[in-house]
Order: sequence, then structure tokens, then C-alpha cells
Amino acid sequence: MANVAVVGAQWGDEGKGKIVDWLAERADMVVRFQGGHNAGHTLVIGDKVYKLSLLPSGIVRGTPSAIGNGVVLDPWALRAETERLREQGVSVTPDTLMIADNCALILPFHRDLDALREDASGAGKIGTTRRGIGPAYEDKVGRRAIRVCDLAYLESLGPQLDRLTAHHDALRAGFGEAPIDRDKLVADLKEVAGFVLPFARPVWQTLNEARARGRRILFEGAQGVLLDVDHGTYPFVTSSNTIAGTAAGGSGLGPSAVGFVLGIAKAYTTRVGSGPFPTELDDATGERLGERGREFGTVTGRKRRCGWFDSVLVRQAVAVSGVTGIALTKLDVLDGFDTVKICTGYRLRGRMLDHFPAHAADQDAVEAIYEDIEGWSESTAGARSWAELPAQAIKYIRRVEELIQCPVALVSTSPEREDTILVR
Ligand code: 2SA
Ligand code: MG
Repeated sequence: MANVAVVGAQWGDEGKGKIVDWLAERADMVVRFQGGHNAGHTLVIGDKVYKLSLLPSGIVRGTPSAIGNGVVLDPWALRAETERLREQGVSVTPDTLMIADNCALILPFHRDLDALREDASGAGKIGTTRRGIGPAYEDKVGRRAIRVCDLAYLESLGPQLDRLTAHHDALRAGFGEAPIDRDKLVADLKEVAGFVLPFARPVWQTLNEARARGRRILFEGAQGVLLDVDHGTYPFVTSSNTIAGTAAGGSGLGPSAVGFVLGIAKAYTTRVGSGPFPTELDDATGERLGERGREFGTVTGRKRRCGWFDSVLVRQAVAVSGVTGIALTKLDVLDGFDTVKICTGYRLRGRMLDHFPAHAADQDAVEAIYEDIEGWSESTAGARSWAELPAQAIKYIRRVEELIQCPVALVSTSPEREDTILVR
């Protein structure tokens, strides 16, 4: 079996956690390659629910897991998450978790800056998770970041701290905030270093060795393609590249390491945070999708916006991410609708469009064009084989495949791992 990369094909929350857990059983290693603790991956195993933000989903079942260099890592959030998991009976040790030593850190003032900016942005706010993701990536690209490997050399951080504090103190002054307390920062880092360093490793090397020995690597994406900083609904995006191409760069393997790209798409659409959403339903139908789908953010508890499946967006996500097959999730949420709708195209100022335009104003202005499909009254919840699906549900899936120009490889019918239909 080829190495699989799992990416969200919409705006995140497509059910990646469950699918990764399903695939982790068949993998020797699981790697996170972008994002940070803004992710919220939910795993349901028996009567236990595990909520992961930063740790790769393989950790719950003891599959060796890695946090790749493309991730931004909040060491305090990492420690809190491992403690939460330990209370649930999952141990996180240097045998099961490794962290890339070249991973950039999220520091307390990144989180502050994220919140200060959001609060100052009024209608222009992004609706971030306020975890400091954006500011941490800015510092990484700006060559000011403190990285995991620096935790072993805290005594000699001087020149790096000069660059970092010169930049941030100016920003903070603009918000009326005091300059960064360097001594406190170093003391805090010293305190947490003892926890992080035992996990630190040249992850790129371990992964390349694993690959050479024919080990199967599962790449676990976070957020979704439409939140990609290049291909998403800019500026209402996250600050990393969420496309499958990042699996290689964010873990230290070449692109040929990724054999199969599995895009995860919900049978409808949701979005949390601000930004354009052409098929959003601001009515009872939207409410019904949200209630049936229990659409609340895993990390922040925010209510998710809901709407019909948008085949234009998913087709675009499939293209820019090189998706080989789709896992269609939460099909059961559509059970019982007389009619379900699929967006098949857009109208923009009187013109037809077959893609999602790049400009935010155009993205806001597009009008979704729908196709109606007769619904099904039977329940699909918990179906484990194609034969258990009502004919109309199959018709829906086949139409989705046609429109997004990509086969549906898996259908998920509940949060339980076993409630998964392998299509071919
Ligand atoms: P950020 O914090 O800088 O990455 O926010 C920028 C945008 O990215 C969106 N974003 C997400 N969207 C969906 N799910 C995410 N993870 C959590 C979850 C979110 C939560 O699984 O539920 O709990 O609220 C996630 N992370 C980032 C975010 O909404 C902004 O639009
Ligand atoms: Mg999520």
C-alpha cells in the first residue's frame, strides 16, 4: 500500500480525525506536517471520545507519531494535551512521539498578538482560533523564530532574541502593550524545555529511514484546502499551506513519498470563522444541518456555519491538492431531507463561472447555482456496506463524484471507526 496523505477538501472539520484513525491501523507511522494546536481532530473509540489538537491522531492507538517541521508548536499546549491524554489512559512517550528539532515554536506573545489583532479588526477580523498560529508562522518566515532545537541552547539566544523582541516590541507598543520580558521568556522556556527536548529528533531522518525500510507513513493534514494560505479564501485562511503538497516539505520527505492523496469532504459544507461561503444557509435548513451534524468547533466550541455541498469548491480542492480519492463523511446528516441540493456552478455579475475566483470581493459576490436531487427517508447512519445505502443516497454520491471529477473511495456514516464503507 502506498503512503497516504489525508487532507481536508473543504474548510476543515470534514472528519479527518476519524479517517486518520481508520487508516492509522494500516500505517507504521503518522505525521503531522502543518498547522498547530488550531486543529481539532475527534476520535471516537468505543465509549471514549479523544480530542486532539496538536498531537498526531496515531498516538491514541500507540502508532509511532511525529510532529514535522512544518508544524508550529506551542510547548505548553503540547504538555497540557499530553496530560489530558494521560488522564484518558493514553501514554505519550519518546517511543511513541517524536518532534522535529527544526520546528518553530508558538510563544505566549504570539497568542496575545493574535487576539489583539482580532479584537482590533472589527468587521475585518479573520475569526482565528486565537492560538497564535499566524504570528508564529510570520516569525518563522521572517527568520526570527525560536525553534525546538533552541531549547537546548537557551543561554546563547541573545542575537535571536534581539531580532525577535525588536520586531515584537514595536508591534506591542502599537497596541499599548509593554515590551517582552526577555528574562521571563527565557525562564519560561527553560521550564518547559525539559518536557519537550526528550521528544526532539531529526524527524526528516527517521522518516527517510522508515521509508527506505518500506514502512508505511500516514500524513495527517489539518484544516482544509480552502483555508490554504495560497489556494484558500484569502485573507480568510490559516497561515500554512494545507494542500497535500505540504506533506513532503512539512515532514522532510520528497514529494514522491506521497502515493495516495485522500481528500476528506463532508456530504454538505461547513465553515467556522469569517469569510465567503457561497452555499451558506442562513435559514431553518442550515440550522437543521448544524443540529444533526453537531457542528461546533472542537477547539473553541464555536458554532459552525452550514450549507449545501459545493462541488465547485471541492473540485478545485481536488485539483490543487492532487486528490486521488475522496472520503465522503457525515452522509447520515442528509437523511430525511425531501430534496438535497448540490452547487454545480456560480454566477458572478451575470457571467457563469466554473471555478472559485481569487479575489475576496468576487468570492463574496458569487451566487451558487444548484441542482436538486431527490432525498432519501431511510437512515444511512452506521451503514457499513454499499448494499446498506438507499438507492437515492448512492445516486447522490455518484453525482458528487461526477461533479468533483474524483472517485469517492470511502463513505463514513458515523463517528465510529467501523462505520466506514470502502467503495472500491
Ligand atoms: P488560525 O487560528 O489562524 O488558523 O485561523 C485562521 C482561519 O482558519 C480557520 N481554522 C479552522 N477551521 C476549522 N477547524 C479548525 N480547527 C478547530 C476544529 C477549530 C475550532 O476542528 O473545530 O475549534 O474552532 C480550524 N483551525 C483554524 C479559522 O476558523 C479561521 O477561519
Ligand atoms: Mg476539526
